[in-house]
Amino acid sequence: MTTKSHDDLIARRRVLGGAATALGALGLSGWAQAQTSATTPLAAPAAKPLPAYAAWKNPSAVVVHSATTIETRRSAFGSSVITPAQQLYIRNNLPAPDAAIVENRDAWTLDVEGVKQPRSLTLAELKTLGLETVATVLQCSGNGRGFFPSKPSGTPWTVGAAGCVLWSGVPVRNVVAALGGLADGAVFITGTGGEKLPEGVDPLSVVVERSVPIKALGDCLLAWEMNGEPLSLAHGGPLRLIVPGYQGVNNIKYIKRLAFGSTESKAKIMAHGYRMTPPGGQSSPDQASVWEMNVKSWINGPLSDGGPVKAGLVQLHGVAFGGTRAIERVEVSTDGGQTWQTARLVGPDLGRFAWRQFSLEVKLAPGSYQVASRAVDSAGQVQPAERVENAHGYNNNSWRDHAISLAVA
Ligand SMILES: Nc1nc2c(c(=O)[nH]1)N[C@H]1C(S)=C(S)[C@@H](COP(=O)(O)O)O[C@H]1N2
Ligand SMILES: [Mo]
Repeated sequence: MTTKSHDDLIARRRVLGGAATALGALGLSGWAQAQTSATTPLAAPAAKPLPAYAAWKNPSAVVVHSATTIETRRSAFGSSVITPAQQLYIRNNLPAPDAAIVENRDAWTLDVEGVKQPRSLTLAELKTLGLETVATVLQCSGNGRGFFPSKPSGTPWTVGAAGCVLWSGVPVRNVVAALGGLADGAVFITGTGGEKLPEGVDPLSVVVERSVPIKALGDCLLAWEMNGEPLSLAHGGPLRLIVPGYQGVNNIKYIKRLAFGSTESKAKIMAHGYRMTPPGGQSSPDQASVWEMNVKSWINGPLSDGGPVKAGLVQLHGVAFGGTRAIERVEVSTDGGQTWQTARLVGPDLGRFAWRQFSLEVKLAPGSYQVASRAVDSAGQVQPAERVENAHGYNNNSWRDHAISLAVA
């Protein structure tokens, strides 16, 4: 395809021009150079281009923060349940692997360890072991970081580092059963990403490897299809670990190793990264890891960014999810949280790991409104007013932070 080869050409040109810096070692030099060599804009800065591996995304539905961080626009979520691939966010800790890994999908191999009969399985073999489809919310733990007044370092995502996606693949429990069951002492499930690691650095300092508690085993999936299409390279094709209800980072893309064992991974991204570190503190393995997602919701429309909304009947709508728990109810406020009304859950219920769309019909006179939503999960957990302050800006589910100002005329 002409567009694809054009993208390849641009990508190659960028890489060739890159300096041998630390970024170069990570393969990000081309991007850094493209940023610094851009001509100074006269008016508003031009939107950053989509990187080659994600060139098929809808540019008007996303905000490109960098070549490895792309966010869905709040106005683009729409009101259907499933987030189309063309607008789903992307977060890569390392540059995406070479597209060659999705050329012969069935030949991809996964090493399984910590079972009675450990061995390597091809994707073709995995496909014979079972098939299930699950809808999950995929959300970066840094979603909502942009609302922290402390401005933690990292991408200042607002609401768009999340989506609701259909995954098809084999249940991990089937794979375990096919390999004789778990070996003794399995406390954690560890997934390792298949990215090529830069040379000359300690692999543990860069590898994307995460552990989750063994209790997640029954829900986990090894997925090769997303929203009815072969899993794209951008979203972890040919094979991805899905840990339903857990923050995005635990959902390992291009998974090449799955291990059951008694200890958590020693990789930096597990031991120090993605920890609930107190403000101003140093991250350490004794702090809580970002695992299960907490109950959360936000309003997606109507928004008045492009001008006031017309007075009269208005359908306020948004999304709500409870991590591993179903949504029980969503309340909406138009007065900044002084009074609340119960919203209606709309659209199909795709299970406890999916999000629910909600809607509240209100009659609004001209004026300015603070519109907020507050979700309650099946265990009675209520979305809190305030965020939990932490050094890296994780797990923000504050309804106050996610409220919108709505101008009505
Ligand atoms: N192998 C691998 N898996 C990964 C990552 C990565 O960089 N490499 N990023 C993680 C993070 S931080 C998030 S939020 C999600 C993003 O998934 P997406 O890019 O498909 O939206 O993937 C997770 N899995
Ligand atoms: Mo993430």
